[in-house]
Amino acid sequence: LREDRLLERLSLPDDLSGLDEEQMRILASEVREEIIQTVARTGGHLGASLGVVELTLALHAELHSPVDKVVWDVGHQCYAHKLLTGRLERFGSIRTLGGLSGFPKPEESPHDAVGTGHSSTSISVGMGLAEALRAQGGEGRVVAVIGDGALTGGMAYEGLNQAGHLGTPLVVVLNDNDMSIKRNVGAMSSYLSRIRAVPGLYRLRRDFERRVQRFPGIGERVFAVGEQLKDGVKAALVPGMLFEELGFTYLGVTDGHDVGALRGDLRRALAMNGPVVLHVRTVKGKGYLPAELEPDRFHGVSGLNLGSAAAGATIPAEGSNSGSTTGGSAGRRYSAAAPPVPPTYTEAFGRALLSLATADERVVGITAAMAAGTGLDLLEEALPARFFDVGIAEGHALGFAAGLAAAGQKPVVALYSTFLQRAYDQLIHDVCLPGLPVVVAVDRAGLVGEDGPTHHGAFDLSFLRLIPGLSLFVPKDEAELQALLATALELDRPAVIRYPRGRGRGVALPSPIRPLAGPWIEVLTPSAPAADVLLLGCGTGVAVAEQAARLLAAEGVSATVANARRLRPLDSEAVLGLAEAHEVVVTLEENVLSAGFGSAVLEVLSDHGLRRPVVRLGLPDRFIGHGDTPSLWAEVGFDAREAARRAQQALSSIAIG
Ligand SMILES: Cc1ncc(C[n+]2csc(CCOP(=O)(O)OP(=O)(O)O)c2C)c(N)n1
Repeated sequence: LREDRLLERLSLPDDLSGLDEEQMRILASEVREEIIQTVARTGGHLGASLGVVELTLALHAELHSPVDKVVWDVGHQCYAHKLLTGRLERFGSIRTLGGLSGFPKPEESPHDAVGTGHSSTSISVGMGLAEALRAQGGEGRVVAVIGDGALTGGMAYEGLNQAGHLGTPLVVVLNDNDMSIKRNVGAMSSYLSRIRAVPGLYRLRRDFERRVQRFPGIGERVFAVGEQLKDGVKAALVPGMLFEELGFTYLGVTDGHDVGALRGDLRRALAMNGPVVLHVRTVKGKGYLPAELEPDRFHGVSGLNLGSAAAGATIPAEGSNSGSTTGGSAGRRYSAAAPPVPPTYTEAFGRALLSLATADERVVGITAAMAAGTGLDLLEEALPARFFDVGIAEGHALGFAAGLAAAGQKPVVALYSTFLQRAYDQLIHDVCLPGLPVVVAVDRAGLVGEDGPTHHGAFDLSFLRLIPGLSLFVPKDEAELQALLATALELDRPAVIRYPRGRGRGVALPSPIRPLAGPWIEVLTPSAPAADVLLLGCGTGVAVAEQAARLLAAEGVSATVANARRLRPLDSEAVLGLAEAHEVVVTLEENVLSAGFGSAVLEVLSDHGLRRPVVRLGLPDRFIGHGDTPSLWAEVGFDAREAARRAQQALSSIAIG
């Protein structure tokens, strides 16, 4: 801590309201320095947080948090907010095990009104807070801060729709930087660009309204002749007409790096005591030149090289597009020069899709604002006409894919496991019920590390396993992922392939890619004799099973390792045959145990009356925190040592029994 800085000297956030412009400027640069220095070490969401430094100062100067509440959409831009609300000393621990979260977290501070991580929720949640405060008749005002990227998500419109209708006292700050993770897409984005192109309009409109109202007789008439004329005048002059039509007052465009202007407009917006959209223009990555110049590379980084010749370059990420689970592409350039390492699952998928799409022109790729994060950027570059970015709209992505498939295309929708949760009904209702051949590639399945509980892909096996007609594939390595993608594309019904974050296992990648036809439970130990323990894994569980088998062998316990690469339909005969030949069955899955793969195996054994002790290894029945993935695996006991220990334990209880 440095006592020469305002950041240390002030009592924050309370002192903010009394600061003058110069002090605000100094504080903004201290906050930026702190963010850059810290993210350089810990990695994290750089661009978004740097872009809202002045906005955060203005918000906390005008509001009395935590009585007043700020709801940060996604929450990845909350670093300045954390620094200004009592977490300066712990800021260096952000995203590390036991440290601060990279997202708002009410358990961490009363200033974090709600916890977030997924996009487009702030208007709904902020609205709920505002209506509750209104009903309770107490103090407290609510501001939702939503990016133009997050405004591509349908839930945002559902919130606007209801808030406009109820006249909810809610200020929605639209933080418009023209960027999602990469450049924002869609008609709404174009609309916002048109508004931004004429920023003077807002002032013009205010002047006009004031002047017209001053003319005796005329002024009243203009506003009394009826909504039609008023609307006509507004339509010509009001840039945010769309929001006004929905019942919001539109203010903007405000310079998001001018604290004085922001404070003035926030004050006016709050005084309206109704639904207001305050449109703010910011620069993503502001104050760190490399991020300003290439904001898509600095959305999420795994670190920064500060001060060297490569100033601003990102430290090589663990995987070119896995530096952050939120999928900035930073790191990709480095990997070209780095020593050969296995591709990430994401890269293996992206390459396979490109190759399969090249061979079959019906294949198209769909992403929900995560082209680099899902590896679909390869398709976008090579075959742009076969690539769709639908915005942060996972539900729509699956509806869109259903339509494409119904008309004979072969859509592949690539989503992170955690974001697929948004599209569950569309998967069931629009894709699986009609049995349409849509392939969903589910990336980041399992624990994702530093982004924590909002981003872990902990539930997909459980919620997918029960959908009739869905084929569910889980590759054990990157070659199997490629083959299973080809398999899925050959099916004439819905299929999901789920795979983890991070690097593959370094296996050879056959070319051309050929579909896999089974067996769906692959026995990996040479001759699969009857043995003491059956280690039946899926996905990352297979590697854990292999290590556990070695540990058991060292203890004189024989084990068979098998790879369940299709979980649905599950080959129950194979499961039964293998289980029968062993004393103990151990299942391994990187998914919650509730209703997961192990449960599926138990169901098979129970349905067929086969009695075997079954040890299920996987994720526990709770939300798992953030931190480096190996530590998290150790914390939840998803590792070979634990598998071997539990297998031994089960064997000895049989012996005793
Ligand atoms: C439902 C959901 N899908 C995808 C993401 C991944 N994601 C995180 S931030 C982001 C872009 C957000 O853009 P914007 O709201 O404009 O904020 P900015 O980063 O530009 O400040 C995306 C797609 C997410 N958090 N939630």
